[in-house]
Parts: sequence; structure tokens; C-alpha cells
Amino acid sequence: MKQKIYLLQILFFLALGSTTQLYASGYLSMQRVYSGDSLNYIAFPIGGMGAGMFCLEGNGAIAQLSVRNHPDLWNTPYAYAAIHVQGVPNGTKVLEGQVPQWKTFGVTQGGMGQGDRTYGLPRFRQTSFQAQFPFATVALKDEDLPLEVKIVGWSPFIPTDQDNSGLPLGVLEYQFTNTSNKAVQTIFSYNAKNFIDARGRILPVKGGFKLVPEQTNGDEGLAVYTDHHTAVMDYCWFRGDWFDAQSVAWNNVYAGKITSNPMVQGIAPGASIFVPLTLQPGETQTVRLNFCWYFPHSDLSRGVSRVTGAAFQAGTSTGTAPYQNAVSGFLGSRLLNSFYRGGDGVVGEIVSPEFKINKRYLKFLVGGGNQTAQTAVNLLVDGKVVNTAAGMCTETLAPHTWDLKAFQGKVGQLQIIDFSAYPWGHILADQFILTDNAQETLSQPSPDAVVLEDFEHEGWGEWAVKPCPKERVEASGITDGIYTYKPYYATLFGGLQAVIDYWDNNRTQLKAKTELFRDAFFSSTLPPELLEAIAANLSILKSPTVLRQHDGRFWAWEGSEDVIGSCHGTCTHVWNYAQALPHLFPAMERTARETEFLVNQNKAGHQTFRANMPISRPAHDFHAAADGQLGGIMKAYRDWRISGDTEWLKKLYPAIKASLDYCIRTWDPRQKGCIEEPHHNTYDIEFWGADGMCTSFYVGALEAFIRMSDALHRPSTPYRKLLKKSVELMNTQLFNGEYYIQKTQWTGLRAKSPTEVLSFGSNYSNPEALQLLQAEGPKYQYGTGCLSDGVIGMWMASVCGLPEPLNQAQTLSHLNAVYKYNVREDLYRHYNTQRPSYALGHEGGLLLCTWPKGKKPTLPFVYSNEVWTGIEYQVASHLLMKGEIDKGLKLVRLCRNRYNGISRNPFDEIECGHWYARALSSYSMLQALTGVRYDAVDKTLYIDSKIGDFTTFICTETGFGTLTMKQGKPQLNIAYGQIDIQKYNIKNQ
Ligand SMILES: [Ca+2]
Ligand SMILES: [Ca+2]
Repeated sequence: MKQKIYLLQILFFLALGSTTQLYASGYLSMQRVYSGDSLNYIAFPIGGMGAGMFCLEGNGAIAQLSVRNHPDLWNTPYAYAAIHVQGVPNGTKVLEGQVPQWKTFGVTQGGMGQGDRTYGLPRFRQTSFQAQFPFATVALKDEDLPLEVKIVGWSPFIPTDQDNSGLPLGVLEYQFTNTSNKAVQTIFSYNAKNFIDARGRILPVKGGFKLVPEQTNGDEGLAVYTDHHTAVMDYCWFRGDWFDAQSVAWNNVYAGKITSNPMVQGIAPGASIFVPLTLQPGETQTVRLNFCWYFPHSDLSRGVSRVTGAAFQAGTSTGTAPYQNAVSGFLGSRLLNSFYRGGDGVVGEIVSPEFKINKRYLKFLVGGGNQTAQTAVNLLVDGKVVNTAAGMCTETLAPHTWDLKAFQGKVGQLQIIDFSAYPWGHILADQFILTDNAQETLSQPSPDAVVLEDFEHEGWGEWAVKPCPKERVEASGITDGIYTYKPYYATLFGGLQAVIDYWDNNRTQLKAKTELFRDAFFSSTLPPELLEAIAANLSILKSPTVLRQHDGRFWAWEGSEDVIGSCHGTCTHVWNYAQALPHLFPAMERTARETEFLVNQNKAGHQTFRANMPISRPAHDFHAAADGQLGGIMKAYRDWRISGDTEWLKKLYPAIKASLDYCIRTWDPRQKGCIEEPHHNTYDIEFWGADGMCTSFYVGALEAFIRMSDALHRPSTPYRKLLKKSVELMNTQLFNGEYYIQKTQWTGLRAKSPTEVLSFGSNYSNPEALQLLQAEGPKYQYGTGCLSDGVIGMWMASVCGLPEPLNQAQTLSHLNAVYKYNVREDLYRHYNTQRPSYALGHEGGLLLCTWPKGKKPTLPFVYSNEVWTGIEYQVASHLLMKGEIDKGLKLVRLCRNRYNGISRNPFDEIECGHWYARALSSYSMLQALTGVRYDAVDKTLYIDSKIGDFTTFICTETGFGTLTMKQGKPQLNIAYGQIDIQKYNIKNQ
């Protein structure tokens, strides 16, 4: 009770002004309360994990409605709740605070007056906002009304219960308190256009209405309803022109006139719910608005291969086919293009007539996919493939020359195959020439050359089209007939009414369980900025960044663009950082491991670091990501220890071993103990030569693998030797005395020149790029730089419950160097030609990399001058683990002060998209500060406090609660489920 009074005082105090400077003066004693300008950008996600959401804004409006299986961040429904107080002048107001200034000017089409917005309706003068995830509270006050209003928005969030945390619904509870000394008569109303589909229908549901898209059976759509028994519904607003509908609707609300138009057969422009309320002096009443939705369809698919027909049926092509990027580099006016008529989905082969090999060279052009087993030009001699060539995953054909010396006098045949239905599952070819001159010009062959084929005719001439041999067809292996995203809730529920029924039957218990989580999490005594950073980023789990496909498997984007996710497929190197899901919903997280190891990995151990949608066998046509793949091995260890499920580990173990062996073979083929061959990573480029970042991942992965092998009694000796070497190499060769660096190297490796290695967006086709390569080596390295992620593998090891094998003093020295060189209190003098809006001007932040010792490359890795919140938390967390509390918390405050509501949304940290997954590294700070980690394999609770006594939230596979350390003694309070602790392991005791 005391706490509540204190809260009211704070609310009152904070109502006077904005709250930005609070952190400057030290710790807050509780969660931040936003008011004034700090309400500007607040948008708090309410919905279900993988089920869609809307945002509750700082002033109480809803926005960013994204319920149709994709982000839709500019989707602002024309909808408002209102209160009418009888007999009071100016007694009708929308239940929202003032409209943030930024919304009224400078937005898209902002010059047109925004007639499709509710901004012109009178609303409350004073507003404050406070969040305790997953609950948010908006408080409204106005001198015109004898009422205090609170809006509590929430949706179920119950760690370990992913189904009930993933329901397609959210709630707004409007609480009214009569502050006068006499009874007041009021009418609450909720008023909405059909914001789902203006051409759709509005149908009744109990206590409300549903907005139904055109051409559906009425059991899809979005329902808004109250369980107030006196509710009266208007199912059809005035049907007219201009602003007629919204004007008449408001007139009724304003006049306190309850209308009850019946449902109509055709299009209804909008609907209202009216709830009359009589409030005695001091009395509080609540109207609960439930928002439930059901949208089972989407057209989302990524990377999926589906054989749709036979290739080469339509003859030669004139160049670029429909849905194909521009094809170039062919000669004459036609070429062979297996994408033509059917796209990647068609498969087949085509063979030339036999020809006598009577010249030294075969020259030709080839483009398209790069998998020679699937899409290729082959030379057959005696029925055997003796030469093969493919594209480089570009639509530009490139010249090839084959030396035929060994086959002189024999009969040859060209075979062009397209056995792949995957993206880049096509081949381009043109201009096959036999010549004795290796320098022969393809465009103007000399008279001595023989043009075997130029594809300048429409048909294939004497070439023969054949079907693809069944066993060679490369496809995703989807067998359930579902080729696009269907949300998991649509598997659980048959329609919208089923969602509503479930919700009505379970709401009370789900709210109670959700409150158990909130109360356990926020009863923590850990620093408030740390709790704020963790809780605010749990919003990511409710955002459109997260999906869950029809069979329940987790799948996510990296972040959210305006109307589509940003970068698909639970990207291993980004989700490496994310530590909330494996602790809060461990069973769901494990499905991501299963996808990585059992679906996305081929026999060679190559992991495609982005999962298809729907999850299915991906193409293996690009580098694996070194950090992502090595991190996955540590994550497998982590998820095993969290679950205690050794059978699960056994199932994955062969693939884990294949993965590690692939990493060794690919990036450390000489087994020196470092990741040195060109290695793709989370900066979307390849590092050349050993570096601290990826080699520290290597160290951690080896450590994890050895421990898993030992537990399963499998041999691990070679890996132990490698680990020893690797640690030694990091400690001696990659440490410059102060921090870990990269030894950039591009010669003496197995990899060919940087000009010939596959790369994402890096090429040297222009002379200036080639010149730079000759002068400095490959673009996009960090060399002598101080990289914030420079020893991240050891952070990863710690959060996965592994020891850090590297020299501890050096690791601490690295972290202190990062703090010393890369932290900017103010970016006023910082330059950034990359992506500047994550942090700029007078904001502070942690730079990804700096070069305090000089030798900054002309073009270091492409994001080096940026600020990413996920890395700020990674470094903060690692600093906290090492006892550098002030530094760690300082970093957290620098970051969170950018997300103060004035200029950014506190519940949406960005980096290549909104609600960017990397920011879930924040969750690791719980463990960093307290060392609290439950190991379900040995049923031990580990504690290693850096801050003396504390109370913290703890979540395990089977339940959650709080752990209190009092005078060095642990006390566990289970709030939900159970936690079987047989042993405490308390550091320094
Ligand atoms: Ca194909
Ligand atoms: Ca041609």
C-alpha cells in the first residue's frame, strides 16, 4: 500500500514535465514514468508472440496495427474510445491525451489535413504513461471532467507457456474513478471504422462487433467487444459521403445519444459500442475492451523450393524474364535462360548434339546459380562429366575457357542442367566456341573458330530437352502442402469465434499468471535502468519481428521494416545475441536449434544461416556465417543445460559435430587454432585472417563441444588440442597488449583472391576497388581496431553457462579498452557515413569499432561507425560479469537515454529494423550481475553476485519466480510452475 501512495506522488511530480534527465542524476527508484514530450514516440506492443500486435501509444491511442502476419507500422486505425459525462460542459472527450506534434506535420501526405485521423476530436489535457511489461498504464486527467481515467493495456505473457503467450489478442481496460462528491452519469463508447477492410462487413459478436474482410466466411477478422452486460451496439454508421459517417458517429457520442442501428448486409462504414455507467462519489468502474483477431493466411515465403514444372520448354530467351533481375553479358539477341517461363521452380536438362573435339579450347559464357551439382554447364566425354561451370549467383554471364588438350579427337557433348527449384536455381549460358586461341574474342570469333552454339534462334535446333532425373531434383522437402506462412494460432483455433470463446473462458486465469510474471520480474532489487532495458526489449517478442509457423516452430526476422520483416530466417548470427527467449520460452528456442542443425545443415556440415519460410531444406549457395555457426554450438550447450534434456542433445550431437568439423575444415584447415580463411559474419561481410571476434567464438564452441562430448562419452581429444592452440593463439598473437585485434591476411590462405570469393555486396570489378585491394588488402576488415565485439565469444560462453577459457586479465583489458575508446558521451564530433540514425548528435552510445592505435582501413567493415543497442548490452553485460558495475550501467543508461520517448520509442530499439532481435542481449544482464543460472542437468542453482545481496527474477524450463540473496543466503520463491533445486553453487562461499 505504501508503495502505491509513493507511486501516486511520483506520478504527480512527473506530470509537471518530461523525464529525460532522470538518469543523469542517478538511479530511479522504480520504473520510468513518461509524460510531456517523452510521450511523443511511445508505442507499446500488445498482442501475441508470433500472432500479431497493435501498439498502445503514450497518449492512449492504438497504432501500428500489425495483425495480418506482417508489420504494418503506419497502419493507424480510425478508432477511438470516448467518455461522455452528462450535464457537464465540454463533458465529451476521446479517451486519449494530446496528439504528439510530429504526427501533424511532415508525415507522408501530411499536407492534406489527415481527414482519416481522429486527431481533431477533443481529448484529455494531462497524460502519463508507465509500463511494467507486458502491462502498460496510461493515466488521463482533465479539468473539464470529474473523473480520473486509467487505461491498462496488456496481453498474456507467461514464461514457459508459449501458446498462451502467443494468442492473437490484446486488452484495453478503461478504469474510471469519480473524483467529485456526487454521482455522475457517463457513457463510455468505442467507435471504429472498418479498419480491417473498408469494403468488408461488420458483424455482431457478443458485447461488440467484428470487422470482417471482404470475401471471407465471417469467421476471420478482428473483433472488439466488451463483457459489460449493458453494452448497446451500433452496427452501421451513417452511410453517406465525405466525412458523413465519422461526423454522425461523433455527433452521437458528443450528445450522449446511444444509437443501436442493426447489422446490414452490405458494407457498413463503422460501428460503435456504448456502455452507460453511473459512478458514485469515489467509485471506480472498469470497461474492458477485448481485441481478438484471426488471420490464418499470408503470402509470406522465403527461400522455399517447389518444383512447378519442366525447364527449357519455351525455347531460348531474349534476355530478362518476368520476375528476374536484369540479365546481361550475353551476346547477340538471345541466350539460354532456364528461368524463362517458370522461374526457379522448373527443372530439367538439355544436351547438345555430339561434336568432335578438334580444337584446343572451349570458350563460353555462363551465369545464374553457383551450385555446380544443380545448375551447371557440363562437358561430357564418353558419357562422363569432365568439366563443369556455373554462375556466381548473378544474372551477369561471365566468360569461361576450358582447355581440352586431354580430349583431342574424342567426341564431346554439352549438357546444361537445372536440377534446382531453389532461389538461384537457374542457369544462363551463351556463345559456345571451339578455338585454338585461348584469347579468342567471344563477341567476334575469328574465321578459324567454330561457333558450336549461339542460341540466336527461338527453338533449340538439334539440342534435346530432357526431364530432370527424379533423384537429382533439389527441393525443400515440404510434404504438408503448406508453402506460405500460416500462424500457429490458426492451427490451434478454427476461427475467430474459437479465439473469442477460449479467451472468455481463460482470461481470468491468464491475467493472474501474467501478473505473477510481472510481479516476480519487477520485485527485483537490481538497478532500474537494467530492468528497464530488459523489460522494454521483451516487447520484441510481441512485435512483428517474431513469427511462429503452423507447426509451432519458432521463426523470426531480424527486425521489422514498415510493412515487411527485415532479413529473414531466424538469422543465426543475429539471434546469437538474443538471450531472453532461451530462458523464458526454452522449448520454443530449442526448435530454432533443431532448425539450424537438422534442417539448415547439409551433409558437409554447412549451415545456411537463414531458415526458409516455411521451415524447409534451404539452398546451400552462400558462405556459412562463422559467428552464427560457432555460436550455435554454444547455444546447443546452453539449451541442453537449461532443459536438462540429454536425449535431445543426443539427437543433435552428430549434427553438432558435423557443424564444428565443417567450421574447422572451412576456416581453420591447417588447424592453427584460429578462424582465418575468409569468414562471413554478422557485419554482412567476410573477415580475412584471424580476428578476436570470430576466434573467441571458436574457443567457446570448442569448449562447449568438448563438454557435450564428455557428457555423452564421445571422444574429444583432437578438439582439446585445438582448444589449447586456440586459447594460446588468442592470448599471444591476437592480443596487442591492450585488446584483441584482427591479423588481416589475404595471401597464403587456401582461399583464392578476394576478387574471386563469393561475397555479399563486395566486389572489385572497378579499377579503384582493385587498387585499394592491392594497397590495403580486402575491404571491410578491422585490423588493428578496437572492436566492441572483439571478444564476444567469451560473453557468449558465459551466458551459455560455460567457463571462459581465455586469459581473464586480457579479456577484462579488452573490455576496458572498448569502454575507453568506443564509448561516446556525445556524438557531436563523431562522423558516420554509414547508417547514422541509431545514435547521433548530442546522443551518446558505443561505437562498433575505433582505431586508437591508427591504421584505420580506408573502408573498414561496413557498419563500423554505427551504434547498435544489442552490442551495447553485450559489452555492458560482459563488463558487469567482470565486476565493472559502473561502466556496465553507464553503457545501459547511454543507450536507454536515446530511447526516452522524446525522439525514439522506449519499447522499440532499432537496428536494421524496428524491434531488432539483437537487443535481446539485454536479458543476459540479469545473469551478469547476479551470476544466477539454473542448470537443469545437475539441478544446481549457480550464484555469483557482483552486488552483494539482491532479489532477482529467475526463469527455468519448468517455472519462474524470484531468488533473494540475504546476507549471502539464497531463498527461492517460486511464483509459477516448479524449480527443482538440489544444490546451490555460490561463488566465494
Ligand atoms: Ca530451376
Ligand atoms: Ca546469343
